[in-house]
Amino acid sequence: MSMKFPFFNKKKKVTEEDERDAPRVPDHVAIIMDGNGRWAEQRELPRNAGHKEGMDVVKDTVISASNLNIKTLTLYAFSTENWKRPKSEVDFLMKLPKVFLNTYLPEIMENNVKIETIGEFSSLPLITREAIQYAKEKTKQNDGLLLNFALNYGSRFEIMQAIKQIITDIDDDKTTIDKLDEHTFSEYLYTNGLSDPDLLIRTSGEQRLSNFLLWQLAYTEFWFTDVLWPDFNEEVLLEALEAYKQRKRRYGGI
Ligand code: V07
Repeated sequence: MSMKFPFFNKKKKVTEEDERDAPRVPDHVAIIMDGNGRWAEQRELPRNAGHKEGMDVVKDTVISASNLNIKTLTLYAFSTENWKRPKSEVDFLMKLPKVFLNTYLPEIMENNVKIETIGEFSSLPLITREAIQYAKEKTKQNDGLLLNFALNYGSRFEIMQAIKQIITDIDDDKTTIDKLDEHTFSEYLYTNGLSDPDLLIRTSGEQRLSNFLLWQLAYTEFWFTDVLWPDFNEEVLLEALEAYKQRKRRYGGI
């Protein structure tokens, strides 16, 4: 049998190149969750109803990502530019982390998910910070999916504060210019310790970065969909993962 069909026994050697060309599931997925306001307007509902629906979709997406063995999920929940929205909308958005955690923290815990944030945490309202701080503490030993919320996050600000901190550290003789390279620079970013995203998803048909992870997305595959965030689900996530699988990642090589 094996003489007649020797190729049956031949396991194709998986080369490093194949691994790079056909990665299974991305380790780190980042999502710009756009289209909540539009979803609500289409239904003649207040914009906040779209945000609330979007929050429930966050929970479903976290469970899906966890089951699909994604290691890190970074969600753009609130940008530094979002403060310009009407006060009633900002106030509502700032309550969502607490509402989310009051509702879903038990399920998050059951799924061994660890919660972290990136962004300028200290200028968030106290109730928001307290709710999130509690969740971070409660989930810090979990070693399943890392759920990373970008909150009051802006990439240019992140890069500027990194530069300022590096200059301060040089002034204080904690480091020197020769030690500065891409690796040491990235340690000054909020994302210190995280791998760069493999896949960026943006919903709602907009195709721009909106000041999200400018440094970290250097080699990331982008996938855009017209689906509005409140309509996002596991089927759409699988579609994104399938598209990702088809891509050849070159990291600037050939
Ligand atoms: C927010 C829901 C998703 C669509 C995008 C905007 C509105 C979940 C959170 C959250 C944040 C931190 C945390 C737990 C939950 C959240 C904001 C907005 C500001 F620890 N959804 N969501 N935070 N939206």
